[in-house]
Amino acid sequence: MRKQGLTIFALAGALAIAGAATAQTPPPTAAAGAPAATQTTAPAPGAPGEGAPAAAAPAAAAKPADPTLDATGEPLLKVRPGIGQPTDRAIGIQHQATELGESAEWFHNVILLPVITIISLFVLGLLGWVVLRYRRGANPTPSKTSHNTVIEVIWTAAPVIILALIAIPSIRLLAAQYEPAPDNAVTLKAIGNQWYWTYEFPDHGGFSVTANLLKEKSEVPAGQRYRTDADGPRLLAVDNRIVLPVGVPIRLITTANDVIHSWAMPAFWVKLDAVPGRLNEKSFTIKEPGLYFGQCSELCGARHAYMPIAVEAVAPDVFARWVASKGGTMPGAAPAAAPAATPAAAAPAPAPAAADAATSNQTEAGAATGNAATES
Ligand SMILES: [Cu+2]
Repeated sequence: MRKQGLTIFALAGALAIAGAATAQTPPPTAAAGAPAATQTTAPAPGAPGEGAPAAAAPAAAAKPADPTLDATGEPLLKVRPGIGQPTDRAIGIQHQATELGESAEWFHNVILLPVITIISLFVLGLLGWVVLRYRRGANPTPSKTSHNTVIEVIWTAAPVIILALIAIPSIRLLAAQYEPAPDNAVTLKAIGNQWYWTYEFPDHGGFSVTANLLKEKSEVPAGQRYRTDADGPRLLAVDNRIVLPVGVPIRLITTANDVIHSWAMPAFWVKLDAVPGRLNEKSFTIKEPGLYFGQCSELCGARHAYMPIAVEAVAPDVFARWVASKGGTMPGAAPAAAPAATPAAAAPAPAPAAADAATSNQTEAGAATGNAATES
C-alpha cells in the first residue's frame, strides 16, 4: 500500500512538471536518416550561423514595411531585464506570460514547494527525535512492539490523501496544456533543423521564416550581421524573430526535418518535442506583449546549444501588419499585396488539419526578409 502511494506520488510529480521539465532524453544519433516529414521547402542557410541575411529580400515590390523593425532594420522591441529570459543567479520559475504558465507557477509555489518542505522537515524531525530519544543511553531496554494498527493506518492514509489533493490541480493543469486550440487560433508551425528553426504560418498564406542564432561581433567576417544588445542576450538572439499576437489563442505545431528537437519557451510554459515525421500540438495564449526567448531543449547534435527561439508578442493589428510584410494574408482577408512575388500566398488559408500539406506553399525564404546587415 505504501509503495503504491509512492508510485502515485512519483506519477503526480511527473505530471506536474511535464510542461516544463528540463530532463533530456539521449541524443538521437546520426542526421543521415531521411526525414520523414516531406518538407519541399527550406532554403536552408548553409552552415548554422551563416544564415544571417547578407542580402535584402529579392525585390518583392509592394510589401509593406515590417512593423517590428525601425528604418535601419533594428528591432523596435527591446529586451526587458527579467522578462522572457533567464536572470543571473535567480532560482525558481521565469516570469510567466501565459495563463497556463501562471497557474503552473502558482501550483509550484503555493502547493508543491510548501508540501515538499513540510514533509521533508517533518521526516527530518522524526528522525532526529528517534535518534535522540531512543538511543541506547536514554532507552536501555527497547520495546518489543512490532505492529500498531492505528499508526499503520495513519501512515498509509495520510500520504494517499496528500497525493489525491495534489493530483487534482496537477491533472487539471496537464489537461489544460493539451486542450485543442479554438477555431480562431493562430497556427504557428515550428520546424526543427540541425541547427536552426524554420517557422510557417499555414493559416496566413503559408509564408515561412527562418531563424538563426546571431553570432557575436568577433565571430563573424566583416560586413556580416552580428548580435547587438537590441537583438537580445548572447546565445539567445536570432536574426528573424517570430511575431505572435497577444490575447489570441496560439496553436503550436512542431515537427523536425532531421533529428528530434524541442521547441521550448519557458515564459509561455511551453516545451514541445519536434519529432521528424510527426506533428505535435499544444495551445497557449500570450497575455503580455513583450520579447521572449527560448532554446531548443532536446539534445540534437553538435550545435544544439545554438538554435535559440525569440518571440515578439505584439498587439493583433501589429501582427497583421507583420504578416503582410512577410507576404502572408490574414485568414478571410484579401490576397496579399504583392501578387507577382507571392502567387501561392493568395491561396485560401488551409484548415489546421492540413497544416502539413501547406508546407509546400513556400513563398519566401525566411532568411531574406530585408532585415539586412546592421552595423553598429
Ligand atoms: Cu535542436
